[in-house]
Amino acid sequence: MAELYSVRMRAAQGGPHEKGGHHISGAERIVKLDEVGSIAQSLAERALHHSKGTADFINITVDLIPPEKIRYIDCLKVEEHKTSSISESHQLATELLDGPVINKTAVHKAISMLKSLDRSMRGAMLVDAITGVRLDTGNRGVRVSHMDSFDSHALGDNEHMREALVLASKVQSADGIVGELCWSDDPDYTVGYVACNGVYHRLPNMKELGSNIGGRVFFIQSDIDSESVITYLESAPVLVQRR
Ligand code: PML
Ligand code: MG
Ligand code: MG
Ligand code: MG
Repeated sequence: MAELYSVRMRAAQGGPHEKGGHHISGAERIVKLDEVGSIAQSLAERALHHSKGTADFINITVDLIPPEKIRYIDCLKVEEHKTSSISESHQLATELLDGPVINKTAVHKAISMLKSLDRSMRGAMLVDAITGVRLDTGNRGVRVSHMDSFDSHALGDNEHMREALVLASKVQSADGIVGELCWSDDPDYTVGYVACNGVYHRLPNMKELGSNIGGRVFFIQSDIDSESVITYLESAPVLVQRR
């Protein structure tokens, strides 16, 4: 098998993220050597033409992935839902997540944490699935990385959805993670999703059009060591395959 490379882009405005810059965009792929150049270029273009503003800091990292390190996982099944308001969507998101391993109270807390973010978080919040207590420390959030799909285009033409589906599939594959809630921080994108029990539930109207408040919450079982989950999510190379 040809050697694979992880190509990752992160972009900010007002300087690098680590110097207080405002997060604009992040994206990544896992590709063969001969695709590294063109993918790096398209990721840079994307950072320069983003609805959240123009980046003045772009970091592109490329590294070789040893083939034996790659884990192959199944893509979540997609279910589309229809709603007519934000409150209806949030209510449906809550009902879909609520069950024996995720408590309604935890979902309510997660929704209000997402709504009250005052700046874009590059990473996700890690929340106890029963109590709703936030477990990640600092403001950085958990940054899911090192994933792609085998055949990205088979997942559809909607880039937001394709990337979210790959990320959500990796997140649900982590032992101890039992659910996810997400809506975008892109002002022109109001579709979000919840993931649980092997399903990616797409939900329209997750926020007001024009709002740049969005992000992700991962629900984790109380008895799980969150550090090992974070290590898996941030650095284990994963390729998602369609079932
Ligand atoms: C993001 O832009 O970071 C989140 C995108 C959510 C995609 C939801 C969908 O269209 O399925
Ligand atoms: Mg319950
Ligand atoms: Mg899991
Ligand atoms: Mg975005």
